[in-house]
Amino acid sequence: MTEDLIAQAKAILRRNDRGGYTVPTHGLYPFQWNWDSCLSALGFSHFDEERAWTEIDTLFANQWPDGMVPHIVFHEEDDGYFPGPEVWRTGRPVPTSGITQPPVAGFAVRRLVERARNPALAETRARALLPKIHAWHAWFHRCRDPQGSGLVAIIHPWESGRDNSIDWDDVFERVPTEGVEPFNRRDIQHANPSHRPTQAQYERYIWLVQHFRRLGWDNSKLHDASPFQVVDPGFNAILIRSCTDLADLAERFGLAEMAEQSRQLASNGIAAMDTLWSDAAGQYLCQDRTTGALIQSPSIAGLLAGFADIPAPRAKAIAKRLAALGEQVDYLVPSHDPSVAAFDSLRYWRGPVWLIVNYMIADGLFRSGESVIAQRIIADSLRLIERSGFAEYYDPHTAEPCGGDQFTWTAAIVIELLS
Ligand code: 9WN
Repeated sequence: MTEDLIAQAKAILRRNDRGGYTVPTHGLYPFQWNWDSCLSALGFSHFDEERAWTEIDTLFANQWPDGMVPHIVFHEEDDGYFPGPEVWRTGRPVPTSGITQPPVAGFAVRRLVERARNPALAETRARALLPKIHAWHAWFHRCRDPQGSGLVAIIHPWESGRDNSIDWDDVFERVPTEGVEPFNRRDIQHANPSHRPTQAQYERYIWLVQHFRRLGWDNSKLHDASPFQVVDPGFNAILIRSCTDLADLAERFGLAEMAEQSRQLASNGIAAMDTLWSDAAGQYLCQDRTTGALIQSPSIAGLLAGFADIPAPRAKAIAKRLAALGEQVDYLVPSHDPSVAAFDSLRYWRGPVWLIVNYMIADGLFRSGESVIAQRIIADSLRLIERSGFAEYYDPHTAEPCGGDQFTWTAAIVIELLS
């Protein structure tokens, strides 16, 4: 069974391979996405190390001069996805979007180095990538934390990777829709519309893109100019973990200054994360940076926070919260608390289970010694695959496969878990 699943997963990676990068799935997403690529590299690393490094190299070859790594790289023309490069108009030599995504690269590179069967290859490739990843982390702190709070904000829901989370509903009311140019969504021609964001959400996504475009994609302006500024604990945990991993790698390769700076960013972040903790919710919450208030919305972001080295009592509380959620669903981890009225078991980030998030949550739990619940998450993840194949996401009650199929990062995580 295990060998069979690994073989199927490898075939998906090969099928979605476009040379130097993979597409998340055929049809729905025909370009390179940022965090998809870094997590997919983990899958490749078990059977083709060279190809794993290339996946991350190709992404970083499209880093912006200011340090940002864009969320999509449009390597080829394809009108199967909206919004394409003609909407973003960022003026990059290879067209890219103008926003970013969760910075998992530092974490992924460390994994690749640690497990390298070819250490010389790993050292060469890691040494070339480290300064680029460090520049991206510095960009985050400079452009997305201008007040120096220790935590960065996202300025568009697409940056979080959790596009239509219930977390954004209230803040999104602040984003207008006047002046949005007419558009033709392509996602609902590839996937079931009831599994996707709504039209009203898309209008706001596009309003933000047009707003940032008018500001010339100048990252010294975008943060303050955005009506959507949210501090997401999951996103910040990924950044903190990547800073820690980068610091360890920098030490290993004798890059003392980079190590020290990265260590400092991580420790500032860990200290500041506590401002997002809610005793009442028993987890971390998002913060609306415009008002300073915590967003009372118990989502997976506050559980993914354990991907960073948070204090042990916090990790224990998250484990408890996950155990309680485990009584409400057949498959952990639902992307939102099912007892909330807005929960929707089929609609994208408003309830379904995502394997990549499961993987990161479980990884954090193992690190903090919460292995019982971590093992349940892994077991549930593999049951989903056996039952419903390599989908984009799954109904946490029924295991119904949702969104795109033959999904690259889902396959990559299966290889990672079973190898
Ligand atoms: C917008 C590619 C991406 C993931 C995101 C996921 C989804 C895009 C979309 O697909 O977002 O970036 O058009 O729906 O939400 O996490 O990286 O798999």
